Amino acid sequence: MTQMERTFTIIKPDAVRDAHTGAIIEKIESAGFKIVALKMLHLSHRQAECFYVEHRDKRFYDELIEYMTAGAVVVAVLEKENAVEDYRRLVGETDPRRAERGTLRALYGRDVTQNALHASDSIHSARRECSFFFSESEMTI
Ligand code: 3AN
Repeated sequence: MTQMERTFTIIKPDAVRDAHTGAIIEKIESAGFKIVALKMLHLSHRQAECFYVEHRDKRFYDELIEYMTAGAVVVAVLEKENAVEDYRRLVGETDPRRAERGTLRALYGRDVTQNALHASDSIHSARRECSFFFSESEMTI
């Protein structure tokens, strides 16, 4: 039997600004994910730098931090069996132009930077990312 799992997502500034938040949440719920915690916030530079610390040596890091702090985002904890893998599949490839048809990045992303969503890439990252934004009591429902 597949284990119940949690993953973490960010609806990024381009998707929030373009008023896709509602449509994205509807698609997430329709795909069987339960929303365990949800909030809107504007990331500080420091928060974005800490969140993306593993990418600090990449050439796109500065652009990524600029973009992620450019407007409001929505962060959420999602629960489902096999959540990490299933959510990565629903979100699609990093570059929306290469993402499979029907995936959230294909539908709502613009390019490799403005790609509409973040999705945790492992159970380990999901735990770190959930507790980066939410306290234990906020994730207890
Ligand atoms: P994913 O979000 O698909 O797991 P990562 O973890 O490799 O992709 O990259 C984290 C974020 O950094 C991406 N969501 C994207 O916004 C940005 N990014 C990744 N690769 C590039 C790139 N080649 N050029 C610009 N931004 C990138």
